[in-house]
Amino acid sequence: MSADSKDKAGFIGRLFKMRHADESFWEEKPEVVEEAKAPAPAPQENIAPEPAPEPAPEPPAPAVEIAPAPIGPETSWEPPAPAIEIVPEPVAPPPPPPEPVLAPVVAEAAPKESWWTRLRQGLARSSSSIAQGVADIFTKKKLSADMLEDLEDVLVRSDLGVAAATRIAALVGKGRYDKQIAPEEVRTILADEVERVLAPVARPLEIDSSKKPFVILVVGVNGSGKTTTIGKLCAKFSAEGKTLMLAAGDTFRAAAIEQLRIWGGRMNVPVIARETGADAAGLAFDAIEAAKAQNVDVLLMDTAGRLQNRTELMAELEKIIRVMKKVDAEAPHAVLLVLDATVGQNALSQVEIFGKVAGVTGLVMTKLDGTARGGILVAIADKFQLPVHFIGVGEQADDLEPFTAREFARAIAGFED
Ligand SMILES: Nc1nc2c(ncn2[C@@H]2O[C@H](COP(=O)(O)OP(=O)(O)O)[C@@H](O)[C@H]2O)c(=O)[nH]1
Ligand SMILES: [Mg+2]
Repeated sequence: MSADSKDKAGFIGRLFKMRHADESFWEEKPEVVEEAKAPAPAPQENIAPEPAPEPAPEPPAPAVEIAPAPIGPETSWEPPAPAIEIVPEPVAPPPPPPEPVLAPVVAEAAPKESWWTRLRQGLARSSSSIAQGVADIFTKKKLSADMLEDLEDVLVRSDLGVAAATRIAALVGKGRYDKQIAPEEVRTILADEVERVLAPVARPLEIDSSKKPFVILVVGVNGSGKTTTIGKLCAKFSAEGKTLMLAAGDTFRAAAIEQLRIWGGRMNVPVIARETGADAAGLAFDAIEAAKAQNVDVLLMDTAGRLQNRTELMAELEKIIRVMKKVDAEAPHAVLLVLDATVGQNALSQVEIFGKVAGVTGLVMTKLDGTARGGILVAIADKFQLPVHFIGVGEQADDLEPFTAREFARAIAGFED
């Protein structure tokens, strides 16, 4: 495994040569009224309690902006009578706190650590506490039940979960009571078991090309890295020659819409957006229709994420999915939950809640280059067996890697290769 040798220079080069789309290309499609497209009224469904306190009063006739890519592959489609102007912010709810819009693109010349190095550094907090704990426990003494209990404690503190910790301690103990065991051997047993748990969940995100568009809904709590991951996925799919469209479904914050537009501009991918406060489900409907009309391969939809208000979140996500199914009964074809690796245990409840609400089909774990608490992936794999498609190891477009069990397991056990 020579991950370090992986050469991404050509790909990075291509990406960074892209420029933001000219703002003058943002076009407004006036009077696309959601109701006009909705199927005939279904009284029963309408009466069904819609627990959603809508985020903001819906403007009477929400305009849909469609920003075609300036040099996009599908330039033939034009919205009717486009007025070339930037939609001004509507009179909005109280201004949101200033947010980081987007990490600046780093200069091409700046050398970057390999993703494997960044993963190892990101997991250093977990791996060094495991390695230190193991070294402290497995001294020259003969193996005892107390030592195995201490090992379990170390592993639980590193977020691997009680089930995995118990199994690993049992594996270490097997046939070795009253014998000496070297810390390195313990870490090898640990790495092997972690790899065994993670291998079945390390699965690529497969795009079924018979579904056009293949709709990917991206969910997760605020700040987990959804929008950034969408940008990175755009880079990946574009490099594979797929045509793309983005939907700015985090309609709560102007900055979130802008952030997605910037990614779209960088990647030359059209972005379907409405103004702040608009109905995200209506946007989802328009986006799938637009993607169908343009014969786009993959539609990626961003969403707002606020776990602190579960009822509202639940209602909105459910509504988005319900409305998507009106255009395409199989949509969304994938629901990606983006998890921030620095949150630790809380990720478990995020998987549980978003799994119930949105039918999550796969995970992306971001910020594994930071001070990650990556052990939680083992606990998540044990409990949910959901595929882990990608890991985020930085803020740039190419900082998304397929999840591989062996590298992750070796890194968390503190091995350098
Ligand atoms: N270091 C690091 N930062 C990331 C990663 N993914 C996202 N971020 C940063 O996390 C912050 C929140 O990301 P964003 O995509 O806006 O999250 P969202 O609210 O879920 O859409 C931004 O500053 C991103 O640049 C990652 O893999 N590594
Ligand atoms: Mg976002």
